[in-house]
Amino acid sequence: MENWTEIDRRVRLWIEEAGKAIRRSFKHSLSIQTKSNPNDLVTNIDKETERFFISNVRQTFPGHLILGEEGQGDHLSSLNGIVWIIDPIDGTMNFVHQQRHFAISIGVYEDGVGRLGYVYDVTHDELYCAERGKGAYMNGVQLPKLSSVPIEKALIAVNATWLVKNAYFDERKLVELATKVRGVRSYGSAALEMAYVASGRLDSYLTMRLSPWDFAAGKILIEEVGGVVSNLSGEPLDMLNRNSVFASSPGLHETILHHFLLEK
Ligand code: 2AM
Ligand code: CA
Repeated sequence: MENWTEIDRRVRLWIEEAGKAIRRSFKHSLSIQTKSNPNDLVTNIDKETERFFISNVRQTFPGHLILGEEGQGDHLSSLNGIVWIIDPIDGTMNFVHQQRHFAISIGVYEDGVGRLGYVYDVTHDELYCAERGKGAYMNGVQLPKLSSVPIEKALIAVNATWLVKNAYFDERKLVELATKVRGVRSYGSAALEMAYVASGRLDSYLTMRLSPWDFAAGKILIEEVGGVVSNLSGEPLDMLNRNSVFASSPGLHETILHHFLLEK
């Protein structure tokens, strides 16, 4: 039997410590490298933070497995057992250029089911967390269940660059949607944008291609308050591979999916 209370206690301590180290790093210059393309960045702080979490998890919970963005975790072909899905800094470009709008994202899954989710907005010291079946919280205050929002009053976030660039997505759908909603935002950190959906700061978030560490924690947060997370075709997310992501409050998810995303 896993002691989820103990796992939760440890993660919070580690997130607090990692957050402090990241804030201290603002005073020093970064070592920045590119990954898949010139806009896909990684810094020494992403790598150090991932190493910090991985060594703590391995030491404290030796039977657990780890999937991490910077590749220092395990190479997994299934989600059997307890799997930590870690993005040490989600929104690295924001971290580098703005020192804000980035987050530590950690999801703890058991046999593919999300049990604990954490998104920590390091600059604003805001911790969004959820435990399956026990609700979601922001800095200790319980987040209310999401209710249905009419599309005319919806504030949504999209990763516009990706939607427009993708050959398989008709950007006219995005134009139609943007015309219909109250407003469109783009913050550049998927984990944070999903935490915003969970807390009602946004009503929906749409993007073309994310990896499991970008959405693992956010999915748990959103589902815990009654929101819906799927790909842009309305199908469940594959937790081991890249997916498009459409996260939304209930009701609005159905409206946007059927009126704007699926072929009519
Ligand atoms: P990252 O900062 O951890 O890379 C940017 O809109 C969002 O998409 C961020 O959450 C970013 O996560 C994520 N993302 C995933 N893959 C990416 C890629 N190849 N290039 C840029 N952003 C990516
Ligand atoms: Ca990420």
